[in-house]
Amino acid sequence: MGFTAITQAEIAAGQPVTQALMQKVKDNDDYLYSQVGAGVSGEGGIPNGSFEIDADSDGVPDGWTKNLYPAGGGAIETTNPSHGAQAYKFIQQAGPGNGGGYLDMNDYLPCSPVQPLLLEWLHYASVAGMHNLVQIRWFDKVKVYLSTTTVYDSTANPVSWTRKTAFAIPPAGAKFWKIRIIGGYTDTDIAGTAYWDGVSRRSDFVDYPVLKHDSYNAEWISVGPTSYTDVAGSEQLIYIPRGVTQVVFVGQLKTSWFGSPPPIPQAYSRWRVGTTYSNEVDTLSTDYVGTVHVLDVSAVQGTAASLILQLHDTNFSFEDTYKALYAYMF
Ligand SMILES: [Ca+2]
Ligand SMILES: [Ca+2]
Repeated sequence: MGFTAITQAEIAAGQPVTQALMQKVKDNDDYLYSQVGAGVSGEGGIPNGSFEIDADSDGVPDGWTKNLYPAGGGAIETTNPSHGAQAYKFIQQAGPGNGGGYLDMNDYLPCSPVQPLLLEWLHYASVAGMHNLVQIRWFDKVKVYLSTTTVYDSTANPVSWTRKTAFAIPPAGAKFWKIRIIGGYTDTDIAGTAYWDGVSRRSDFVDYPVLKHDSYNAEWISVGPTSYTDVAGSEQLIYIPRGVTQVVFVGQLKTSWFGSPPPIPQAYSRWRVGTTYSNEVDTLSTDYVGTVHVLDVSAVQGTAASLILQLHDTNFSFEDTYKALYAYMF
């Protein structure tokens, strides 16, 4: 439910105290409690993101809307929550087309295309192979839907409570966002239960000197093999503090142009830690384009880990240049 203002007419002298009026009073109380109560996770937090409050006792955390897939179930989890006394779970039954369900945050929270969104939550699945997702849905200033960014998409979920983080860049025109938490998507036939808790928005980047080279001065060149190779000298051996799960590299990438196409050179870049790879960025441009790589380092928390840049080009004999500008971990 949202907040519904009580009109002057409803409380004019001589007006009866109706059930509808008292319901409005209660609904507003419940709404405000969900906004300011125990579930709020700090400034800029997601209302009732810890699922602690269900003041209207409908089995759905206040401030959220539950949607179920075929044969799916959803419930507040009180036996084994991770953050506070309540979590939320979706139950999926085996069978083609069956699924669990998803929670949508009711409120539209403000954002700006020039400000990244950092999120974290706690998650696990009783069966790792469930298809669980977290999506950010973007809206313009009059709250018209624009697009969706999927920030978590896994069929290899943790099987005990695990902190997850996400980084999303609002697209052009995005001024509001909502989060959608999907437990047991219907394209994967499996039985299991997906658990969620402690969904919150972070306002802080941990700015950490990830880059071995000085900012603006880390440039590496590879001459194009057709599959990724480690870039010599790019290795960053750093300590990953426990609780840090992602490193975000902000940089630039370009390819070079020798002679006439075809073939057209196309540069690709990514980072790796062990055999875990970041997203891939590619460009056809001979001028630098901005890149963001997000590398999952959750498997090497609490250890010294090597982060290694990889490049390749679609063609031989073309130079790709990647310049790392900043890196953050969070
Ligand atoms: Ca909770
Ligand atoms: Ca409720």
